Amino acid sequence: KNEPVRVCVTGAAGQLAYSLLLNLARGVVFGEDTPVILQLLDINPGMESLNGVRMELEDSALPLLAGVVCTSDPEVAFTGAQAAIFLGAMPRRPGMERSDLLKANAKIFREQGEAMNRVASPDIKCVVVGNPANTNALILSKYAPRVPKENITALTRLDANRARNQIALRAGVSVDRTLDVLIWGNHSATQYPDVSHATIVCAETGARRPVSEVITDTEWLHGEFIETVQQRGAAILAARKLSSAMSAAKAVADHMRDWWMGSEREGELVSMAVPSDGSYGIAEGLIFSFPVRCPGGGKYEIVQGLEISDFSRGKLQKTEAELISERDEALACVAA
Ligand code: NAX
Repeated sequence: KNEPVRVCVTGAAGQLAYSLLLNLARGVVFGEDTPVILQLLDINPGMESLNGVRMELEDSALPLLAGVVCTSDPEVAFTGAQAAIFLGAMPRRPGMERSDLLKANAKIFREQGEAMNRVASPDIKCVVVGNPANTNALILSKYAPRVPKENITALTRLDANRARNQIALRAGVSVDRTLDVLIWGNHSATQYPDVSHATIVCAETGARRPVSEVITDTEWLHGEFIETVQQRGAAILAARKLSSAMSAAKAVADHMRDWWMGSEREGELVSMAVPSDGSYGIAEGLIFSFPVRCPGGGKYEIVQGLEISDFSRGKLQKTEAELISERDEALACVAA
């Protein structure tokens, strides 16, 4: 067995964590030879419930679970952490203005960034899930200057998985035969689910055909498909009266596993919201969902040189504009 990995999970008493924690302790994310120590953070009112989660984890008799820490102190939760999953955030309540939401979350991510900066492993890999995820990640990064910028990412893998599912359903193939379906931009309704570079794999020969050859209804691809993916979170919320948790937990595990150990298929394009380096003309520093490749060993690279049609360019600009305005508003909040 390897040395245990210390994994901090914030918002650990919540419903997303309840679906996620077992996967973290089962080897699917950090490897089957790698024990984990779970360092679970929530706020004081969540401590009793979090203790119940700890008991359940222990009762699961997991050989890879090398320890569980439950705390409401960010410094304890981030001590020595090599990976962190940020689920805890202030939810939007009825009547709450967007600026109030940004302000409350900017405060949380500033405090956690500062604590992480002081006590975490300097090579910690972070994925922010709590909304507004991209902008929360940006604030986190600002207050954790010791952590390399590229180590702070946000989750758009759930959106990408949703998009793959829609394509698979429409093409009548299993989801594993859809490849390189992308999400660009913000994890919000302006995200751009893009199939221009996606392919469908032939079950017999393994040959790949562009999605646009298999699904020839461009109107659907440019319209209903995009809207369905953009609105999927709202559809689940309306049906369950709770936001997506099972699928979100699966997506977090996909994101972190690909980053830590490499993607399932060598060379495949996956979507991660990462700090923009100016690729595709996107403003530098924004936490923007790009196509990336994950070769393993805790590395990823933004894929260069994909052709961007005029249709795609318009969508990219729209989601970029939203992220710029969120960034400016959140930065103004933390400065105030
Ligand atoms: P829950 O409300 O069930 O859980 C959130 C937990 O965070 C609670 O236990 C709460 O006490 C805790 N918390 C609040 N403030 C905290 C703080 N300052 N420090 C530590 N913990 C804190 O929400 P859940 O359904 O688990 O969702 C978690 C987050 O994921 C939400 O922000 C949600 O909007 C977001 N989502 C993001 C998705 C994505 O793709 N990026 C998809 C799923 C999900 O909707």
